Amino acid sequence: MIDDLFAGMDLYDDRREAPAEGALVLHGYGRTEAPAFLAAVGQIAEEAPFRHIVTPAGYRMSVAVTSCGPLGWATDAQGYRYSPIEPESGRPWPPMPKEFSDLARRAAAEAGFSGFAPDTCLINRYAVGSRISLHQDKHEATYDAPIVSLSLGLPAIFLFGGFERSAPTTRIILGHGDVMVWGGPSRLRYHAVQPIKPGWHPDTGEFRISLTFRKAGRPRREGVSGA
Ligand code: MD3
Ligand code: FE
Repeated sequence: MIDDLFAGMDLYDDRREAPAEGALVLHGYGRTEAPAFLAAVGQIAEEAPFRHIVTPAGYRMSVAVTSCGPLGWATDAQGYRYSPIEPESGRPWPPMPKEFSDLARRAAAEAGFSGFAPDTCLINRYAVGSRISLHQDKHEATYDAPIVSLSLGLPAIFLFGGFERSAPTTRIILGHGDVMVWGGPSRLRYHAVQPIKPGWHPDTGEFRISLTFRKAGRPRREGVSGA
């Protein structure tokens, strides 16, 4: 009876799922920080507006993106790359708020990846119907670091697959405040986000926003100054 009453309420969902080796889903892990993070996203988007990337093949993505941190995700006719400069404005990306990198570092440590120091946070904004088709994240200079993501707003059906496009996929429902960590042997798994279903979330309205933390550039050797 009580279960029925709370069915569909994810307010107290703090389940942990380990869907594969090196992968951990921490439901609700970022829920308390979510309002502050969304306010920060709003400020970042004033400096570096959300843009619909046009792929090198000329296809306009349904997801709008921006970035913060030393590196950001830049795409144009020359292809995909991480760049310290936002190509459209010629300016550096907004700095990554310390609360962002702190959350990513703590979540990575929960999954056994200590010392995660992301140098980019990609911010994806999904309107209803937006999706990301099956792909691997392989534009980073190193695959040693995990990838950490925080989902905000409307829920998504996330699919994670194997190491070939044709491998079977498993669904994970990602709700407001859910954090995922993918590292080690899962770092190069194919994954996708299914089209966002119509809905409304009190904190994001008709959108889903994901923050994805990566170590994209070459690791600097510590203790070496100058250069
Ligand atoms: C699993 N974004 O931007 S983030 C992307 O929810 C992207 O916006 C999705 O895929 C989103 O490239 C998922 C979580 C994520 C990121 C990288 C992974 C999951 C991953 C790499 C391997 C396996
Ligand atoms: Fe991805």
